[in-house]
Amino acid sequence: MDEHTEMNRYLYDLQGYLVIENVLTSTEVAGLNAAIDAQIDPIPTDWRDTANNNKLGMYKIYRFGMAGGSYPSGPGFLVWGELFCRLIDHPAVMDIMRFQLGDCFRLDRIFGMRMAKGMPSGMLHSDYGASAPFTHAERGRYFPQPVHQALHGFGVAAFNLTDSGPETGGLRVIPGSHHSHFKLPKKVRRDEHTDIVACPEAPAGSVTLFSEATTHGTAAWTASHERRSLLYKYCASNLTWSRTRVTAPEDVDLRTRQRRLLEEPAGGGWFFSSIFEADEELQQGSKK
Ligand SMILES: O=C(O)CCC(=O)C(=O)O
Repeated sequence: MDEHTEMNRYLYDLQGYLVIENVLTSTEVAGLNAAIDAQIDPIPTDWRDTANNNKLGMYKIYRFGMAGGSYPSGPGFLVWGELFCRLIDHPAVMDIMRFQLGDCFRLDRIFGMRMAKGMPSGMLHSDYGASAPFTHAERGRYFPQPVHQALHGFGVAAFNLTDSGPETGGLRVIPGSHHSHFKLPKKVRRDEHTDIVACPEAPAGSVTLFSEATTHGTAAWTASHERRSLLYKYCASNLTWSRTRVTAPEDVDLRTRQRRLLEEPAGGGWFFSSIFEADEELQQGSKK
């Protein structure tokens, strides 16, 4: 294994997140941004009213191109073309997801995030582990994770299409929190204790990888340029977050590995023994 891969794996395990820069070329970033511009209306200047008048609040404004998870089944932003589909199995993401999820995993849900200057923060949360809503851990008490509960089975790749970081806002995380056995203290959840929260530097063209067990959320956006990220959320093949799915777009010819990543949930090895098997053959797209 080369030293770069070794380092990335160490940092991802240690921090529960990792930013890898320059995974997209400036041409790819420009192409993705142009396609988004062509598909969705600009953020309305009265976004505050829209957020106040909708039960989904800011989520209605922040998110675009959703599929799976809390949203209906469908291809989401994958219908916007090959550039979006290519990211399903980007090599920089596949290496870390394989490290976290093994050889059989799937794309569980997708959505885009966009923010305009002045947009507020989104609450810190974890989808798994002591702070997850359904684990019922008691605040201030050590929480031994029961073996039947998923913990490290979900991982996210957020491709950054504009610059974000501590100066602008965007994705925020509590480094190392995926290993915590304590529920998030109320003071941290209420943003009264922010020293342990990081808003990683993530320039356009980078990807931010994080475990869904890492406590994460959105930091208020203060930059004059728009925030844009595309989130691809993966999980071990035998898991699922909800009853809805990301489905293949009709007009894009997906490669074999990309199709495998859209398979239904099932025990690892049920539909194929590895999404990495016969790599060359998979790239040619000749074999299911
Ligand atoms: O990208 C962000 O700002 C946060 C995304 C988020 O909260 C989530 O993935 O649950």
